[in-house]
Amino acid sequence: MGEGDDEPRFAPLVFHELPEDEMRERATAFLDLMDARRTTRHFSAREVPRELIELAIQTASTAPSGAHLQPWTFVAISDPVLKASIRGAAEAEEMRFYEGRVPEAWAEVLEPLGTDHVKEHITDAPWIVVLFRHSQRERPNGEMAPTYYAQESCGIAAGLFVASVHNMGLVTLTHTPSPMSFLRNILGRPDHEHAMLLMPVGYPADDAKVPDLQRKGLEDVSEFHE
Ligand code: IYR
Repeated sequence: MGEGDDEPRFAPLVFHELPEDEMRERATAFLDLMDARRTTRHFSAREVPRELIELAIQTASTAPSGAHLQPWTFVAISDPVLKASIRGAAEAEEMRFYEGRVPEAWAEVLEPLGTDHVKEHITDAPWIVVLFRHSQRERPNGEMAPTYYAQESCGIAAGLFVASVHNMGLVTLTHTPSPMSFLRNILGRPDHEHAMLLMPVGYPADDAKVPDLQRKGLEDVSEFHE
């Protein structure tokens, strides 16, 4: 396989087999770590170095993606003026949602979360990271072409981002202002990029609260056929 031909190029897989006991220990430790993660809406204004945000984005970007197109852009914002303008636009959308557009069945499941149109987390947190999903890519010849499974790919990337933030000892929130198209305009992203999640990242506020929730057990989220 020479330079410039169309053959797929492969490299050997780097794989280190572990003893089964160690697999179990590591899997249990990771479960314990992730089970201790909570989503909070209450952030401290304490600063977080940009490098930590970069590390979380790089971790997210290791996600598998359709045809390895990595159809995502993470826009990280610490600029207080920009955060304030995003908060203003998000609250205007949310006001319309909570004061009319929210269907009754949706309001029923939101009630235990105690959410409303006030989005303090957008200006309290030192960083907000907006995940944009690419519905198209630019081909080498300059034409636009589709991406594949971008929704799934970005969902996995977001999961890795959340895990990275938790693992480094900070907190985040997967906020979904709806509709989110205002973020493309404010952040000057192109038309084929679609805001998917707004994730404040930082330390929790000293008096941070979380909803009193339980996670479903294994038997409620799985089925095995052996
Ligand atoms: N986007 C609104 C409503 C909302 C929707 C879901 I689904 C949540 O889990 C939480 C909130 C808001 O952010 O308030």
